[in-house]
Amino acid sequence: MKFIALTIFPEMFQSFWEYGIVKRAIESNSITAEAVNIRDFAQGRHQITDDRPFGGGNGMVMKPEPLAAAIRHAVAVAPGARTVYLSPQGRRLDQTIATELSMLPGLILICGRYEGIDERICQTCVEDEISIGDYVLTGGELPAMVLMETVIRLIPGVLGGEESAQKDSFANNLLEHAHYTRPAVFEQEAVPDVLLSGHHAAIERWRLESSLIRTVLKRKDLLLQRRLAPDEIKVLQQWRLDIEHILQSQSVCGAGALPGGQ
Ligand code: 4F9
Repeated sequence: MKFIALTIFPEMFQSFWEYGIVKRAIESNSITAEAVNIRDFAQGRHQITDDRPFGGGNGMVMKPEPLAAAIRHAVAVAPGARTVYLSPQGRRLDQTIATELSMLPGLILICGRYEGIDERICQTCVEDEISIGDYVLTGGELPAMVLMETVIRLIPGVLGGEESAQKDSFANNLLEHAHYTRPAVFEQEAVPDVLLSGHHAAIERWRLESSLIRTVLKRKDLLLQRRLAPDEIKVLQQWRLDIEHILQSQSVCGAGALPGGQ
């Protein structure tokens, strides 16, 4: 898969290409990645890429001509790639969108600065508009890197068998279970016994419960979006019984009758 970022700050991408999974994906030829300087497509001695907005007001707008020329160049280099503009007005990036994009032959990522790009570029050259969330940033470079990272790790062969993308948080709309490593006791806190037991089925069961409890407590919205598996329903039903049991013990005995009750 080919990635071309169009930016006036191509240097911002250098360290991104040089570490971890992204570096490995480049080295194994799973992807090619380059940052193209929009300024190289601007005319005149100063190669200006921005201008004042028609109608007046604060801030600058990215001029259409250099951007259009940069996009044309990128489309020629990466035929079949989708042209994406990173913008707060786009559809919100999630794992479903990342999966959809990972199946394309390439992505041309337009990184805007200032108040944004000329609207006519949006209408004629942009095929998809994506937001990484509702907060203010000064440019599309970080969103482009976030998007690339989510997409690259979904490309077959990029992650090793150990780190299969299937198991990750959000891959099935469930948060990941808690993780522990040595030492078995750290500052008086012990690792759950089951994880040291070597009992594989019990460990899997504990991990499922850990995933579910975290998702119920922190991200109920994920569970409401999702069809639960039969073993997950069983866990939730057992919790319901346990919770009902606790509540019944309260109403039957009365709070005052309980040991340590108020
Ligand atoms: C782009 C914010 C995508 C969120 C680009 C200013 C942006 C953004 N998602 N904000 N330029």
